[in-house]
Amino acid sequence: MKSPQRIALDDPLAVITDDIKAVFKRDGVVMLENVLDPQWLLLLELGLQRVLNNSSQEKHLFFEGEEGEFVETIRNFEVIPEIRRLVYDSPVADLIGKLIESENLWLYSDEFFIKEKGNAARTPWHQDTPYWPIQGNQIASAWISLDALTKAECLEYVAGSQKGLIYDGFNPSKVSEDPTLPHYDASYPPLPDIEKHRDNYDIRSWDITPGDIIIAHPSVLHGGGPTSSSGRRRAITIRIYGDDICYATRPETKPTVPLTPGLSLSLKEGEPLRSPWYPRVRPIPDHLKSEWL
Ligand SMILES: O=C(O)CCC(=O)C(=O)O
Repeated sequence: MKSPQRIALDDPLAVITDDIKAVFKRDGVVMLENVLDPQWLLLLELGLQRVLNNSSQEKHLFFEGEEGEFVETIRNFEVIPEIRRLVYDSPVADLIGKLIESENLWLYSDEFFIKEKGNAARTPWHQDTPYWPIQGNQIASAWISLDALTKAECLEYVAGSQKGLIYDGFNPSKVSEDPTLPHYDASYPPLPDIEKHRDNYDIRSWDITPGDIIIAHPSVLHGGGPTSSSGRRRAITIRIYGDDICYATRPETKPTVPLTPGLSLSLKEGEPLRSPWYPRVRPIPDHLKSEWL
């Protein structure tokens, strides 16, 4: 008889059972074991190499100049062919589609979080939703690590917090000063200091083996564990949405993430989020299929 892990690899979508869907609805996060064939990890590794070889991809530094510095690159999809392939060809989009129950899927964005040097700082606790110009529920992020991780180094989540308040984001340029300082000021309640009061929260994280994926709702409070002096954590998040996601404005004091110039001129509050900024992923558009059929 095949082990459950072997079955996951043969038919990754079979792991999205009704029970898993119910956990995702309740906790806003699920860990799917061994759903990515090593070939997809190789593709991801090649994509990361291209990013690191000065691909011209835009890089942001968190904790710039400090020991804990780490790198984020965003919308790799647009310039890194391996990430395009991963988004279209791997089971990632279909896993999210099955979980959020949408046959139509669009890419919101993708981000690498690259903690390579050891002793990288925590990614501060936050929700993604305040940074994004969206409303609706059919959206999720798949977080994939190229490195084996302990629970302490993994991305951590406050189970069920997607059903609670939407807090202000943290201010990326002030993370070293205080990772709860607000991004917008006054429009949303300030982030609670989860790290200081960890016992008050139902925090979930997992030991990760490459091939595992964590899928989370972007309104779940989450933060990334630091790495040890010899540890490294190279992860990508692929964010995909379905039918019910619509455009929503955010306070004008800060641009939304990632930058999408012109979006607010072409869409009104509440209109479906359809724009060249967000390519359709499923069904795969015919013009893309014609490239290989
Ligand atoms: O990997 C990390 O450290 C942060 C990831 C994250 O915040 C996200 O995927 O939304």
